Amino acid sequence: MAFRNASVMEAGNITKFSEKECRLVVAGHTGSGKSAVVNTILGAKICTEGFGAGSVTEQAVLASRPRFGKEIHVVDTPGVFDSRPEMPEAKVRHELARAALLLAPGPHAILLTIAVGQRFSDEEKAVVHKLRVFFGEDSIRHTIVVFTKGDELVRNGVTIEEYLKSAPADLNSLINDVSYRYVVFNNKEPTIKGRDACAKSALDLVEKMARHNRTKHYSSDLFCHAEKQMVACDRETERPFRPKQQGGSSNSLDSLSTVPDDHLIVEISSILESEPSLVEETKVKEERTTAAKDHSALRELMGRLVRHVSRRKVANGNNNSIVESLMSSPFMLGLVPLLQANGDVKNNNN
Ligand SMILES: Nc1nc2c(ncn2[C@@H]2O[C@H](COP(=O)(O)OP(=O)(O)OP(=O)(O)O)[C@@H](O)[C@H]2O)c(=O)[nH]1
Ligand SMILES: [Mg+2]
Repeated sequence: MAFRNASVMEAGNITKFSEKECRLVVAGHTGSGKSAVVNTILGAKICTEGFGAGSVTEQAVLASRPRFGKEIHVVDTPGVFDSRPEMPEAKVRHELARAALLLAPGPHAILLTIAVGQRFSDEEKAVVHKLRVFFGEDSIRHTIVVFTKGDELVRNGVTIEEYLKSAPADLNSLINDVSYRYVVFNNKEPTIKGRDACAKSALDLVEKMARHNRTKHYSSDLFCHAEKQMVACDRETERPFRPKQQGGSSNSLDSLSTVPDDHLIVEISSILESEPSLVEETKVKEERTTAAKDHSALRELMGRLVRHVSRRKVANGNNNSIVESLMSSPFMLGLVPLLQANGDVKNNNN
């Protein structure tokens, strides 16, 4: 569990993360195309997309796939940030706590979906406000707006810049707040190439943002708490910290604060007790990361070996026998299946 322990953060501190891993959360208004964005980013139909007025996604879920040389983890959220959520307050809290656990120790980016053509009304403004309350005020520096239904722009012969020019001041002010970090997605793009281009544009922006922020991922007290709880749970001997339920407001999202809400803390504890599979689910993430780290160490080792062999080759008057004997050695032959599993060497049997 070394990796998990190493990634526990104190509030305000950002620790390193594997360059091979990227955690994202997709949030936005019900029906704004959140699940479709998850599918486009992961290049597979993993989350159920819906048609109609009601919410389709009912639970915060984590979906992962290797993409563009990284292990991408995306949390799809139900409409918990709506100003009038269809689900009861207790369920909203439960889903927010689940999202915090799935994203611990914090997301590299928050993707806020806004459907093109949808009026940027008080509803949408409420989503932005609730996101800031839940993730923390500083989260705006880690937010990227994903305009979905980009095909609407094409159909109307309008560019996104022209669309924004005629958009309400509140939408433009949001775009300003996120330092003009936005991308346009057409999740209905018929070609894989087209959908992959959307995914790549978002992931490139995540990297650019991380470079600009000089941080690896976003954190807040809530994520620190979720992470510590998971570590404690993982150690098995320690029981998750269970804070006393305190009085006060019943609405867990009514003040702008990054200090984890007591209601959410209680919820996090109870989820970890009732859903131990959630820890297992995130362990997969950790194991993959560790495997990716081991793999890059292996590649480094191989690089050194090849350089060594090349030098010996020159020293021995370009005699190929050293290379040949090394390449056919049991050591090298043992490496091949490992590299095949990681996609570095083509498997001729496929
Ligand atoms: N034309 C078009 N339709 C899209 C696009 N993205 C999503 N949709 C459609 O919009 C509808 C809603 O998409 P979802 O991904 O289910 O939206 P959601 O935000 O996950 O919805 P909830 O889970 O109910 O909150 C579905 O019918 C999608 O197929 C897009 O880029 N273009
Ligand atoms: Mg959905």
